[in-house]
Amino acid sequence: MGQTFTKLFSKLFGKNEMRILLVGLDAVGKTTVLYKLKLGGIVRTIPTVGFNVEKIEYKNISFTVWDIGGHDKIRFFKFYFQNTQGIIFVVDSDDRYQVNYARDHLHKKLNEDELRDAVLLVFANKYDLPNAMNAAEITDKLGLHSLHQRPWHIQSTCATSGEGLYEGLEWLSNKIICKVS
Ligand code: G3D
Ligand code: MG
Repeated sequence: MGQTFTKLFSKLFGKNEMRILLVGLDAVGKTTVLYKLKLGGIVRTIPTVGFNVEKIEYKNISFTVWDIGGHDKIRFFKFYFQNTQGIIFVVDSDDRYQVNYARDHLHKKLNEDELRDAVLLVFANKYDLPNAMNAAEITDKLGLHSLHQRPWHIQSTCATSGEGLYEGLEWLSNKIICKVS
């Protein structure tokens, strides 16, 4: 799996510098995604006030993991959003209660100036769980159809097995390449 991603990234992202932000509520699977990608790099945990930011860098691509929630108001963290070309918003497909909360956070994030031009990939994670919502239901609950200008895509994933990650990232890289070239 790690090998495959490495090839994909080399091929698709090339020399362009790429900043991707992985965001989502706590326990949706962000760290699992990050470790699954491997990318031949080391996941660095940057200790910050009250919580950790995880970061992985592979050549000129960086993935930063961000737990959304209470610390959103700290303006300093806008630093992490600058020059972000892609947002991966991770949701727990099995959590019908939190999805409304996730929607509010998503739309708030998308309104940040720094993320104005970023394309959006939603990972509907944990779709292996028996009661998981399907992608259409999550699309509806997250209000994705109301995003008119922004390219978006939803992909069902299972971060623990790695299923769907490749397909999602392929969409993301293609979209980003289209925008920069
Ligand atoms: P976070 O970084 O977003 O907070 P984590 O979330 O990556 O720490 O994942 C939280 C828990 O969800 C972990 O379980 C992890 O194994 C599990 N998880 C992540 N992705 C999937 C998935 O696709 N399917 C299922 N079934 N579980 C998943 P633990 O038990 O370690 O807390
Ligand atoms: Mg985590």
